[in-house]
Amino acid sequence: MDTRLSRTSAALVGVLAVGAALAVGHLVAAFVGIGASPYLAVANSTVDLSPQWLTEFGKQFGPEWDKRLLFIAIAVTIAALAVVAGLLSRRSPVPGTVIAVLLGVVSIAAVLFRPDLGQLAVLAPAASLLVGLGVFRWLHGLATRQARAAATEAGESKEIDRRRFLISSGGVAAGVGVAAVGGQVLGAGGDAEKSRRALGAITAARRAPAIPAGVDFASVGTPTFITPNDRFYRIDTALTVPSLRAEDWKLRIHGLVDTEVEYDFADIRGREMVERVITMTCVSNEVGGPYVSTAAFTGVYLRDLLMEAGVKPEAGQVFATSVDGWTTATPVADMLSEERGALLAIGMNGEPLPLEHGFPARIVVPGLYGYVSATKWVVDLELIRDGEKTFYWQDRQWAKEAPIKTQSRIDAPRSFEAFPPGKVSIAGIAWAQTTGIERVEVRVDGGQWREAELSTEANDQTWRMWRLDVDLPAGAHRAEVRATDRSGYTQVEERVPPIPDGATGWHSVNFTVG
Ligand SMILES: Nc1nc2c(c(=O)[nH]1)N[C@H]1C(S)=C(S)[C@@H](COP(=O)(O)O)O[C@H]1N2
Ligand SMILES: [Mo]
Repeated sequence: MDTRLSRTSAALVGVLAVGAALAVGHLVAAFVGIGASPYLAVANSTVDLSPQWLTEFGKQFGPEWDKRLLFIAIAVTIAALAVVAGLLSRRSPVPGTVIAVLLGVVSIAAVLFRPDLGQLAVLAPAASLLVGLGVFRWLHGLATRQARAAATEAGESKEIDRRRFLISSGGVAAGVGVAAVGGQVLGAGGDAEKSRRALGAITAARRAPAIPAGVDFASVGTPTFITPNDRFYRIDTALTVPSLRAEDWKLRIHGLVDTEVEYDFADIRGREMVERVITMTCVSNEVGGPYVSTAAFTGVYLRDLLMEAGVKPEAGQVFATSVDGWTTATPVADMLSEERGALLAIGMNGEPLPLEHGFPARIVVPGLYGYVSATKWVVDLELIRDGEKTFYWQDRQWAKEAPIKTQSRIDAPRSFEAFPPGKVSIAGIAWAQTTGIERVEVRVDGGQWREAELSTEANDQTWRMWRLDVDLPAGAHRAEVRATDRSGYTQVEERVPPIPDGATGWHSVNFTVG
């Protein structure tokens, strides 16, 4: 007599038990810190541990897609494990029980090792483990009864056992959905979003000079000079946006300093705040890519905070850590330079920083790529000897120091756009933060370089827009652009990839007329 569970029932029991475990963990995490969700904790640890090639592979799908793909890949892997655990338990619940305990221990460990989670956070994976085990044993019992009944009994009672198993399974599946969605809704932003709303507008005593007229050519297709917050590019390793209330935030400055100092949010907001309009860029931006945006940042000069702590002469780098454990290091000279004016920013375009851009406080250093300077959710600055420690992207083969390279991009025409006969406006952006753009040239079909009209300059830390109207015969055309900065450097044609310290090469666009 065969009383083993059918393959389908066994797989179903495995998947539902794991699903229930993860969903309940996610729901509990909504209350103790969403990052404690076993699913998210495992996903986050996977990101931190994943090899360089995998990170690079994911990146080509864009900053949002690589995360989504990772979530899906992890979900599929977990589901496959759950099916295997179920199938291994066709005869007895012991193998599944052992696997459930192991998974539970792994997720408890994953949560304990997250630096941004408190002690209560362990409740989430613990709840997962209990619920997962409970659901597994219960459904396994029902499925076993059904299997026995199928082998021994006839007719009605066989049908009752089958139905009981199916109804219970359906109930668990529905519960999984409700708990997962509930956790997602309750956990989203939560306290940090409330804290952010309560702050109201962030204004500076020392406003940036008014932005002059004519700073963009948005009417012919360039971006607007200021990027609205919800359109500002976003790059980070955080699968879930760290949720940190302004009231709980502290910034510690220590290491090679005369006196260690600590600031809270009220300290920063109470100081004389400055506003600076700055164009940020990501080192991973390909030629012609989208990771460049401009905002008016409000905050205090980092130089002032560092001087209060007193920087020892042997300090070479400022090693910054975010609340979720991401790190970077910036040369001390760049942080102290009055001309550069590095900021600890708490405001972006008049609002508190959006959560995904580093609420409550981040660093912005004009002229340096984000990965070597722009720590979001920053909580710790340590003055270290040059090269004493390595940081997140440095450990993944990116350069230790990375000033932004002079670049330009064609925004209009779009690739393969078709125009009626007549004038075509070629337009775009160019940037050379802290040096300034001197000249932008365009050539069509490999002809003569022609100087484009430049927009009004706001300051040398922001992008500059350019445009050139051309008359072209009907047919296929190709436009190329190159910028020259005020140091006299002209962009070179040679293409190098973003890794290790930023892409070079001319951006080009193909389009047709007629
Ligand atoms: N905590 C944290 N800060 C971070 C990062 C990160 O992954 N984690 N990414 C950096 C990178 S690579 C860039 S380009 C900028 C992007 O800032 P944004 O998302 O506000 O545009 O943030 C920087 N600060
Ligand atoms: Mo970046």
